[in-house]
Amino acid sequence: MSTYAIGDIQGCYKTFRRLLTRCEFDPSKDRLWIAGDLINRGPKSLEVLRYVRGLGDRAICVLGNHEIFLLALDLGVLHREDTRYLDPILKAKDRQDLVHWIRHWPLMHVEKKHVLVHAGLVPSWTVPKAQKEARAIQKILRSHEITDFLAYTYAHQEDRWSDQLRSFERNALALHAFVHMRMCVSANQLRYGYTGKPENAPKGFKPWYSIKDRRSLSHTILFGHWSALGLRAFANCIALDSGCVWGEALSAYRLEDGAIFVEKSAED
Ligand SMILES: [Mn+2]
Repeated sequence: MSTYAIGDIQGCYKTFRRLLTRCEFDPSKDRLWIAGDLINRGPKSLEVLRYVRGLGDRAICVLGNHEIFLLALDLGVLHREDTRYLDPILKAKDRQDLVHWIRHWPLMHVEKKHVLVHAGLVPSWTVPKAQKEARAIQKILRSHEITDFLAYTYAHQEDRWSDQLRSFERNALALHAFVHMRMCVSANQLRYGYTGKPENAPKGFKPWYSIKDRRSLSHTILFGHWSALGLRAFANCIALDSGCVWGEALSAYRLEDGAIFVEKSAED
């Protein structure tokens, strides 16, 4: 049994299937860990979702910002003119089933010493603390509160974590961290907006994973979301988004032995 962690697929179905062939992925015994953003921007989001759903419990997906965006569109929280990459999902006969399934994805998955998450963990959080925050948000996403919560989330983008925060304010900040964060200036202070390479970042900005005294060093954190990083292995974390939807590549990291597989983007 092997476990392959894969970064942002973003509708790049053809490359995704080629990568699985390259890994010799066997759905009868292997597993996939997918770091969110399976959909949007690329050509075949619906096909990606249906294939992954068909793997049942062989595939573990965590929520990315593009899945949150889909949920907001589905519920009518957001209205956008250009949803061309998501329209096939929104018009699909199995839309309800797919959306219901996505609403039940976790924000993070922990197994032994590995954590899978879309963007990252607030540097001051321990892994158990992050799990607690994730569970609170997941409970809301699976309840009737989801509409009000997503509306709040899209209207507010606070960037300073504090344990004093309560209710939606707390949950929304935690959600932004799980699915959007790249840069911080301190263990509780996030900085949104910068998407480039950390080497070129404004003074004082640091990637969340290299903030001093980060409290999740107990685990290896596998994350996506940051295509400018490309595939990188740091001490205690692995960046998995190698920019497939931007014409670069899709990569897989095998948890058992650290083997890396890279498939060049094959999208039209
Ligand atoms: Mn993302």
